[in-house]
Amino acid sequence: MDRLLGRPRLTDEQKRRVPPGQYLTAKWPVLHYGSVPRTDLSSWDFRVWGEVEQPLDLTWEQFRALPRTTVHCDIHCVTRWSKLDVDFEGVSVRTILDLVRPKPSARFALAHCEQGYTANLPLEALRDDDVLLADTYGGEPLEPDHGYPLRLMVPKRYFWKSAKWIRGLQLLDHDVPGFWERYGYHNEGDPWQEQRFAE
Ligand SMILES: Nc1nc2c(c(=O)[nH]1)N[C@H]1C(S)=C(S)[C@@H](COP(=O)(O)O)O[C@H]1N2
Ligand SMILES: [Mo]
Repeated sequence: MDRLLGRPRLTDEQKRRVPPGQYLTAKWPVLHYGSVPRTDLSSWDFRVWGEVEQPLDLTWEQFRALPRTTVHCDIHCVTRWSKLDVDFEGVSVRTILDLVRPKPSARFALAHCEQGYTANLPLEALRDDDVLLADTYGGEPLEPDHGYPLRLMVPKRYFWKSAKWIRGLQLLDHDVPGFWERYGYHNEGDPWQEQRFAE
């Protein structure tokens, strides 16, 4: 044990995977602003609009019929907990981008969620092959607390970018700060560079 923090020391393998200033947790904490939305799948849709050739509006059935993939990753919250080896399943954001065909002017994206939560990312970051629209965790539908029915997963960024209860993506030719980014969180949020807060 680390006598100062009362936390188990990390193995060498864990040290390689836990970014600076983070500690490991086995539990999966729940963190969000506001309340947990109740979702009716019959009226749910997922929209992609903005700087795209072919805007998209999918029902739940249409979303579920898209090609699926799995992602095995680690998650890092800016409040300093990290959780290793999580398994999500869903639809790669790349699959969605192939459908909508971003215009050359599309350089940024804003994730839109229930109750007005947003998170911004460069479009390039969304093209990463570990970026997922996740509806399944450990083989089960997401818990309501964790984003049921759908959340964004962006493992290379702090977890606030992984927007829960996502309902759409807006592609933009300029950057628009999201919910936490407007309140002083870093615009990029790379945990390996400890990009927690704006200067
Ligand atoms: N819609 C929405 N998504 C959100 C948030 C939020 O307040 N609303 N909080 C973010 C933050 S700050 C974190 S740390 C993670 C927490 O996800 P979890 O509750 O599944 O651990 O969700 C992110 N996604
Ligand atoms: Mo967070």
